[in-house]
Amino acid sequence: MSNITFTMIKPTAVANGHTGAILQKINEGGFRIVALKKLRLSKQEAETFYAVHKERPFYGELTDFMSSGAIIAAVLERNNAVSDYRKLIGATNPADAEKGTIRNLFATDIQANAVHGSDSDENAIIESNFFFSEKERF
Ligand code: FUP
Repeated sequence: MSNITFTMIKPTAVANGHTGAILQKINEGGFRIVALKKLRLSKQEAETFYAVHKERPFYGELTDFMSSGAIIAAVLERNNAVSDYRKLIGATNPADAEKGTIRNLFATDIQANAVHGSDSDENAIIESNFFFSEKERF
């Protein structure tokens, strides 16, 4: 059964011109793009999106970074979307990301780690709903 995951291409990867190459990796990985847009989050929106990390020491810096420039947000569909997308992007810290993964190829450090990928089916739905209405999905 196909299901969805949610991804963002983060500000540094967008600013460095990696959007096209990352979308190509997503296509080659067999994911169908259900919804896609470019936007800039406000600091407050970034805080809401990352609210689960509120108590972590990096929360302030992370939300500053995520609101520092344009991002690409997308909903992706395929079988086993959440865990297969996390395999395609690699470990959170790019130093640990397997060769050929998106974070291995395009991340600079653990904060500017190129992309976000949902960590559960439940969060994939919550995160997709944060960015996209039903009218924006095909
Ligand atoms: P992931 O699910 O792989 O995005 O990783 P986490 O949920 O553990 O982390 C969420 C975000 O916090 C990641 F995008 C990277 C960022 N982060 C930091 O900036 N510093 C850290 O020490 C750990 C995570």
